[in-house]
Amino acid sequence: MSKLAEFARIIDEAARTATAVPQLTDTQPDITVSDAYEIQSLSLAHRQERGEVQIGVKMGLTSRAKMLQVGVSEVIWGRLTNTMRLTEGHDLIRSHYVHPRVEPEIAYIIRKPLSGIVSAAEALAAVEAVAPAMEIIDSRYRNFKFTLPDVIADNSSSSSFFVGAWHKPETDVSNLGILLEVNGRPAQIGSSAAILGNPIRSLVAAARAVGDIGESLEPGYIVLAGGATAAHPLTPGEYIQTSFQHLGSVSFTVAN
Ligand code: OOG
Ligand code: MG
Repeated sequence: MSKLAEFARIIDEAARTATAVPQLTDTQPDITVSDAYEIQSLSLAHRQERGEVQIGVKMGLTSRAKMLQVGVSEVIWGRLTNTMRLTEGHDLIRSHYVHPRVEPEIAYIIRKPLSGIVSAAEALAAVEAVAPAMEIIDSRYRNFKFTLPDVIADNSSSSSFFVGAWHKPETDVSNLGILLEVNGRPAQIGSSAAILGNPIRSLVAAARAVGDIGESLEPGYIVLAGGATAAHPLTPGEYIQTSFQHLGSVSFTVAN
């Protein structure tokens, strides 16, 4: 087995069993960003062997608040599968994760293929609808600590997400107030403008990122634009609700 395939197996197993592992760069400091995307793709293949289907892409570290929280300041991306999507009304089961955190996001759903270098107008023309969302990120590395190649190899900490009500693609989401409450108390407050100045730029970046490796954002794909605030660590018993100006809210409860 090649080293990259071995790393993909380790990461996939860590995610599947919700068990923290050491950073891959501890033993292999020379993993490059492109090796890391290869590990990510090989580990997605293990999920696909178990019947999971890719349904989208998540962008990461598209806001300063997020970059500062994890100490990595490059935009990254990962893959979303059908089993990662959770339905509002269902509890989030804490024991299915290593150390989950939640963050407010904006979600796009794509209506025509998008790939490569595109303008914001072209990206918007490929959007079917836009929605408020929350992502649950869960690093498979101990203490949620990683370098850039580590986090990319770990599917950019993708683990689950909730999407709220879809709105028309022309809905202006460039600068909307966002409030994340935990048990009714404000925990994070921000604006969608924190996402690269306008979340549509995150979709432009997503098209470019997948285009770079010969892939495309496909019709029906969901694209998460990236956290607008720092992420909140989840504890059983918490009721999490994020309200988005003009878009409504998304909520869930954390169970054991
Ligand atoms: C990396 C994933 C970042 C976002 O929205 O910025 C991310 C992490 O914070 O673990 O999902
Ligand atoms: Mg995120």
